[in-house]
Amino acid sequence: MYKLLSHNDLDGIGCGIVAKLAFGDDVNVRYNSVQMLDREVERFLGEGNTGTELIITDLSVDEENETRIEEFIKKGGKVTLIDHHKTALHLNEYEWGNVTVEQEDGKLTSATSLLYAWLIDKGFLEPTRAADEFVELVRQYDTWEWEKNGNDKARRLNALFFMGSFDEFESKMLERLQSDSPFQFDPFEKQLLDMEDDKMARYIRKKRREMVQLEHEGLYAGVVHAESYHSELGNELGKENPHLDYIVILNMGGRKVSFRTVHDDVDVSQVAGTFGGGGHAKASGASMSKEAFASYVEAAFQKEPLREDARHTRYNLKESPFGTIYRAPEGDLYFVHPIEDGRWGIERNGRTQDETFATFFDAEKFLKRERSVWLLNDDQFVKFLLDRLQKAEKGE
Ligand SMILES: [Mn+2]
Repeated sequence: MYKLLSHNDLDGIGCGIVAKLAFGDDVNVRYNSVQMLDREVERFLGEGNTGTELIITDLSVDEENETRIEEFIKKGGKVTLIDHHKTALHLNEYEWGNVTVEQEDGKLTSATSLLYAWLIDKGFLEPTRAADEFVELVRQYDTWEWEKNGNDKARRLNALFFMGSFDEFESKMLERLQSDSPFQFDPFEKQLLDMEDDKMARYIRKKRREMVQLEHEGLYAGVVHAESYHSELGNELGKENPHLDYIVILNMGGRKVSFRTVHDDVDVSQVAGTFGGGGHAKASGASMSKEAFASYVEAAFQKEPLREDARHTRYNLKESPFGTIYRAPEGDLYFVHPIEDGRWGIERNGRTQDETFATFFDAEKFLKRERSVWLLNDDQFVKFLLDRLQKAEKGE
């Protein structure tokens, strides 16, 4: 018998699925949150059932469990831990620790890809084409490589996983992975996923209009309340507002704050750390402490949402040699245009400002941060140019 303790996300479930492919009814699988794992490991080891081999995937154990595992093995028990998180590398000093962060080709690993390779290597599992493809989708999703590769199938696999129960997902996948044909969604799943994508796009459009901008400890943040689609929302808002250092997503019901950034030079695990939280450089989180509440909820509530840039403009274009026109909330018009030496200058209501900038985007960043401006549409741009021309003719 085998006991598999795995994580409760797509990569964790992927481990459960390939374990069941290999061991069938001989494996008992349980999915855990990061916080729950150590209790489950302790409980299993406490039972002293050395006839059942313990496999832990996508999660790591604390120091007490390291000691307990060593004792369990001395009594004849068998344990294997397979993980891909850098923070677990110290477990490799044990016989039972198998932590690998990178594949031989330099790509990042996932727990599912590691367990799959391990099962094949030990002769417990025959690879199939569908299983190979499924494991690769899980790996790309878990490492965010799908985003770089534009692999939408990986993102949709995760969306499908969130739509139903764990059991449903497991049994559907198990059946599919035994086949040697390519891994595919069935027509009904495709329809559901399309509907889900539409729903998400509408949600993100609405949230785009609710985002408030504020400065916190020298960094600029876009703040929005949202309970769903945190990754996609953080990514979308971050990409659309490159002048912001990071995006804050507030979940009042869950009393949680999430931080996301699209910038390589911003580390949101540090931001989360100042509120007692943590995570990765590009995605992190913290509980809604009093300090976080004051910094983001209260501070943002006093402010108007940031207006969005006009979309699909043909004349009022960013970085245009003819200049680009923006408006600020109090009504001021800002004209960003090239000046001598390849630099960019700003006019405010027709008056040249002192500051000049090395690039167009530096000028825009300054205006968006300091003046909360938004790009005007083509009609407003044409009107601005006509007004300017008339004034010039009158010699104003
Ligand atoms: Mn993982």
